[in-house]
Amino acid sequence: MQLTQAQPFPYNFELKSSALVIIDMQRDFIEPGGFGETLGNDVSLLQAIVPACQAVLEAWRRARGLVVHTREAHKADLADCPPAKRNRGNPALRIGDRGAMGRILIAGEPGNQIIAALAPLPGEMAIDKPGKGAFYATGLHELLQQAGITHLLFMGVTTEVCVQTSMREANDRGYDCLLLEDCTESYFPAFKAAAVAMMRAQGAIVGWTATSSHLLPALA
Ligand code: C5J
Repeated sequence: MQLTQAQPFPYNFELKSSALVIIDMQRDFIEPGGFGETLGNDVSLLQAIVPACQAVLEAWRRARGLVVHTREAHKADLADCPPAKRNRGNPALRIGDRGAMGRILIAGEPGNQIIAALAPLPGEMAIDKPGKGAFYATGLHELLQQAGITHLLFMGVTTEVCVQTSMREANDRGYDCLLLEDCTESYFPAFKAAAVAMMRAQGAIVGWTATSSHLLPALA
């Protein structure tokens, strides 16, 4: 398949060696009362991309492509949450504290689940990650290698934090990465714009960008 309108130039991929990676579409980031809001962010900005993400996920599933979901999640005893992360900033609630949707950013808590509209199906990879990047301390690279994956198409939140970190990690591990622009969002629109621009700059130095309207016809 070729996405001819991808930037900065066409993106070629084969479905059998590609995965759709959906970064951290969790209640903790997207709904009131979670981690995102405790940091002072307007979470409604992120809700706007859900329909586009849903359309891509459904089309990808229909095409029988590999799906990877990630969750930013820590163990209940916080053994995998360095104090440097927990104490950063001046949030109303810190990671591990009890909020409106259970303990903030703790695996298994209601707020840590992926939103219902994008919930993983049985058999899809769902990776808990303690860092911003999807490859740090997760074993994801090994799982993708075993599945023969060489190309990763990214969606999710937030663009300049966990999505960009994961895409950079993937790029350094040799994957050809593409970011779906209308399927990613930031609490700061200017940061999203800058992240998208810098990833595809210098001849796709981190990867390609395209929109769901480019991808969906290719999957039909
Ligand atoms: C943040 C993320 N922003 N998933 N996490 O802390 O981007």
